[in-house]
Amino acid sequence: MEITTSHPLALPVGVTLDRYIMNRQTAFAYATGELSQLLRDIALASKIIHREVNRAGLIDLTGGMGVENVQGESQQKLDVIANIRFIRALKNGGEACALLSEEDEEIIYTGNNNGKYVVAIDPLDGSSNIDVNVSIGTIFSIYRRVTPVGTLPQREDFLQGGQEQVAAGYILYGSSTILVYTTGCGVNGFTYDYSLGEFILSHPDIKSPEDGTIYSCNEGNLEQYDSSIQSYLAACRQQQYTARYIGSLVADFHRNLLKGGIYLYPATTKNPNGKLRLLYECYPLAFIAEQAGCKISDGNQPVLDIIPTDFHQRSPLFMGAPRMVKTLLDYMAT
Ligand code: AHM
Ligand code: MG
Repeated sequence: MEITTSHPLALPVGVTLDRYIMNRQTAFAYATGELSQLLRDIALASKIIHREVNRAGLIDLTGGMGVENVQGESQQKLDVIANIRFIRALKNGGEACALLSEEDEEIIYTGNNNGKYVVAIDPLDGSSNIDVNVSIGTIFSIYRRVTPVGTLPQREDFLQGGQEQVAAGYILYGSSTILVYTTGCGVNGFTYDYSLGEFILSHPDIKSPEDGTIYSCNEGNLEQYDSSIQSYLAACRQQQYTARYIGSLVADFHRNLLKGGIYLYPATTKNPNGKLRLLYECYPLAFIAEQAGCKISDGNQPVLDIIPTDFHQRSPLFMGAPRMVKTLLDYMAT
């Protein structure tokens, strides 16, 4: 058998995440290499989470810890493991001076007060899906600190607002594992090749379709939604749109981003501010969504414009193909 460079076995594997980050470093607002290293540290931790998610059923990693996190939600073992992995990766890396995690009430100091960045993270989102082998994700948001380098990071480093993010991303542990991130110059997705141990550029310059026919919300809460949202969803059904809801924000968002759809987590009577957390769920996905051409709102204003006051505050979230979100907002305005 003759093997040439065009033979399937000899095709190039593509651009690795590390190479891509290095090549794009000069496009960052702060081209010192530290943000690049920070992104690589997050990617490394996510490879470890990938491994643990994939063998969770084998090594007793499914199930609850029997305790609650700061949200009053029961912590799963993998929530805790993922939190430890990311904290350790960022402590060892040195570029982040502090983290804010869904799993911890207060700031987690890395001890690297010379680090220029802070990271807000949901280490494992959609954790109610862990035990049943359904897609889950990691969501992260990176800010350049506003307090002086060399001092202890403060609350204001994390409460800068979504517009101040310098990078944001998510990792979806699904039928394959994909890391999607932005530094404000478009959105790119890298699929994990387990055999190589590398993320490979698979989804360059992701753009949302202008319009779509998928809607994603927990329709079990329908009676609790504002009547305008109920009317919008009735119109979706009348037009025979497709309902798709996994219950893992990252997975629902990723599908809609690629295929064209709208994600809704409105206020409910039970959760008057919605359920999703602003700093490490809404902001990072809103930054990515905006870069991909989506429209993102809390019903009153663009999500990235919300001024944060608390680490773990919640916000309603409506996000997706711009025409779909505009139609929803028209319903909400009448
Ligand atoms: P978590 O951070 O505790 O996993 O909760 C967030 C998750 C999102 O991934 C998902 O979109 C939402 O909660 C689902 O909520 P619900 O079960 O109310 O539909
Ligand atoms: Mg979460």
